[in-house]
Amino acid sequence: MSSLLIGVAERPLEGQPVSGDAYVAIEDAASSLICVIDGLGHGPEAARASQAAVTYIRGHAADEIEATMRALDDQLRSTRGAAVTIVRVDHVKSELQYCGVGNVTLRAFFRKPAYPVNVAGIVGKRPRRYLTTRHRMEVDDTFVVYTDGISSRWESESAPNGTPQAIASDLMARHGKAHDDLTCVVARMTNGTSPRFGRP
Ligand SMILES: [Mn+2]
Repeated sequence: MSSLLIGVAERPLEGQPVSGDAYVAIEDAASSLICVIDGLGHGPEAARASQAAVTYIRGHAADEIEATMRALDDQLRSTRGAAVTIVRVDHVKSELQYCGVGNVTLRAFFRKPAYPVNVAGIVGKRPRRYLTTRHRMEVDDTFVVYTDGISSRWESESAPNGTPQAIASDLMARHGKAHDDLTCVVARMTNGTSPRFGRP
């Protein structure tokens, strides 16, 4: 069975003590769950929205990802709301499942090309619809999930090299915006049953 090797780069908007972005990365024997959340705006109120999402996701990590997304819309109703992307990698089926609302983006560098898309809207403000897609993911396939604190200019670049942590750090250094919170999670499927999770 496979597992994911993960790298993370994150920082708040310049001058802010807290980030309005957050992420969750949870792995068990059969699957990995990765979520990236961008609370609307920045500062403590944005962080309140994203942390509410983190708390809910941690308590419901085994649920279907679209069910989690729908539940988050209720959970975040009393907050500003957030852009949320939820990814589950099923290591039994070698499949990536994807559900995204708002402008947190996933870019896949897969042997079998994958272009998952987000629907418009704000989680917590009743998005009009939800969409879950499934994509084949193989060993050595890599994906990047990032908030809009990373400039979309990097999307014209070809597949990045190096470890997931090196890729995440490099994207933040070269394409991070000073005027927005930033979170970037990079994950690569590796062989082996022992999960290599965290920040190598
Ligand atoms: Mn943002």
